Amino acid sequence: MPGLFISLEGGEGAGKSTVLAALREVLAEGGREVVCTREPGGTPEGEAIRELLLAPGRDLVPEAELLLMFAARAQLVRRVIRPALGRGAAVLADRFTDASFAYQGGGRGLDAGHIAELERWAAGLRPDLTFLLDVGVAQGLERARSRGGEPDRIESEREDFFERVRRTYLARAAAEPERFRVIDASQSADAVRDAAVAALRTWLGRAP
Ligand code: Z5A
Repeated sequence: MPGLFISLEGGEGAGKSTVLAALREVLAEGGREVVCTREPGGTPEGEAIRELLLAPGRDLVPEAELLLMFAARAQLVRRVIRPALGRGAAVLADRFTDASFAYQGGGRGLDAGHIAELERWAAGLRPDLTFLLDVGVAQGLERARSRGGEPDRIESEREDFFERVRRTYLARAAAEPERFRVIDASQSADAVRDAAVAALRTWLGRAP
């Protein structure tokens, strides 16, 4: 497909929001259409699934959590991402299937083979480029908590859950170095943003 598909991943408090806005500007230079998505969500049906997934207090079993993530993703891919890529747009995704490997695979302990099968069947595509914003779990949780508000169902997990999520992300990045760009997100927000923008410009073949 003629478009570009770029995803942004990271644990709690990694700072995806700031980076997303900066990457969006770079991608839009020259007039290219940029479509931003978030997961779970990004379509009316996906946002309804998001409510179900993140509302505190629900007793979802890991398998149900995984399938709901992919239900929202299947909808998003077919209603938003594929059409946008077909038009030649750049799609900038705030999380995609790597998050399911990290949270439901690493965090919840579900079998990576089942997730890979869902990736093939329900998602059916993989990003061209993935930024992993990597920050230590304690530092990330501290940032997320300083934002205030009630933690959602997944944010309320214990620190060892997020340690497994981080390890799984880093293992995936090590296994696919040509797709992943790992950014040290323990730095200041400006430094993280600048590092991500420089990496995107290099990947696009543009001057930094
Ligand atoms: N999930 C899953 O389990 N499986 C899946 O397949 C998918 C998702 C797709 C989505 O919730 C949850 O679903 C997520 C993974 C799971 N769960 N958790 N936990 P979400 O969309 O609400 O949450 P999120 O994706 O984690 O986004 P976020 O919480 O908004 O994180 P962020 O975008 O990385 O952080 P931020 O808002 O940019 O920054 C957090 C705070 O830190 C904020 O106050 C910033 O000002 C501050 N910050 C950011 N960067 C810095 C630096 N560098 N220095 C200092 N302070 C900073």
